[in-house]
Amino acid sequence: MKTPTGYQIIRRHLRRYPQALRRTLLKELSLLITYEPVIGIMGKTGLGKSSLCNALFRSEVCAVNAVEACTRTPQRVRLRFGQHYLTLIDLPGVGENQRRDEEYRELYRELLPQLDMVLWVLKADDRAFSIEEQFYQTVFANFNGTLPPVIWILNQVDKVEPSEQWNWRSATPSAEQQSNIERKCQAVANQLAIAEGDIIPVSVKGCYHLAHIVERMINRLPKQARSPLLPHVHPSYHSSPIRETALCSFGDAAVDTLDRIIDNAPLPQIARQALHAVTHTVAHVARSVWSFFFD
Ligand SMILES: Nc1nc2c(ncn2[C@@H]2O[C@H](COP(=O)(O)OP(=O)(O)OP(=O)(O)O)[C@@H](O)[C@H]2O)c(=O)[nH]1
Ligand SMILES: [Mg+2]
Repeated sequence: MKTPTGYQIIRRHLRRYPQALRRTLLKELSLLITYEPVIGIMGKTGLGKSSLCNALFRSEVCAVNAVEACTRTPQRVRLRFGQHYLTLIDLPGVGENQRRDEEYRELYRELLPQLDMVLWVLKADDRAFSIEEQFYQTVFANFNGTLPPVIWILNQVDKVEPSEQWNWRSATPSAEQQSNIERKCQAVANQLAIAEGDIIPVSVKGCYHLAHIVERMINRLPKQARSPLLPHVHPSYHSSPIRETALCSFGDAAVDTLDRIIDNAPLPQIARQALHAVTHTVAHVARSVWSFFFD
């Protein structure tokens, strides 16, 4: 006997729902499964943005197309893994012409609502972060809307003094480097007026703390973007907690979707209540088919 596909299992589980509702639900679930996360990457040139993406993601780059914008063009890269897509946008502005702030504000007003998350890369051996501070304050802090979550990545911590003490084999800093890295994180947090815990010290070259970035991404992305990110991430970062978070979030997103569909359906109140009472079965279905789609 042929093994049923994920969609066949979903259909089987949903057979007790009214047909019209079932059809809408299947369509919405398939949208959740094929959701395409959009992640913006910020940071001055040469900090390791491309190296970071190559280290985190395994998918093939399937298209590069520039989107016309008012100042410099943000570069979009679309990654594909099986039926899953991920868009990375190399965001312009930081460390470029500061007199163009107004143009950038305009560009970001348009771009920020499209993003599920921003990875903002800093360099650990930079003396000051005034360029980042200025850009963050003028463009992000003043943004009139809901900001996507920002993950601050302090890269190249292998270069933190005394840099000759970095242990490449074990991929770890010395105790002295470690305390200097902590001091650096505090200084950056103070300057940018962000929480110190929001900064992840990493070394892409030294393969240090990259798993922390994946963990933070999965926990901070909007629920519907969590599982769809996972197939693009290098399998070495698929830890049990990360998979568990993605799986639960997929179930939650499915329930949110179902609740919305039920609320908008032309149903008598009593039917609506009855359906709301069994939405947890959809969470169960979503969880049971999760590995068909995301593993
Ligand atoms: N020592 C050290 N070097 C790094 C690290 N990460 C990246 N590099 C180096 O930094 C240089 C720039 O890296 P890229 O990934 O090209 O930087 P980028 O931010 O994409 O640069 P642009 O595309 O020009 O904006 C390369 O030579 C990398 O090998 C790190 O953690 N430690
Ligand atoms: Mg690059």
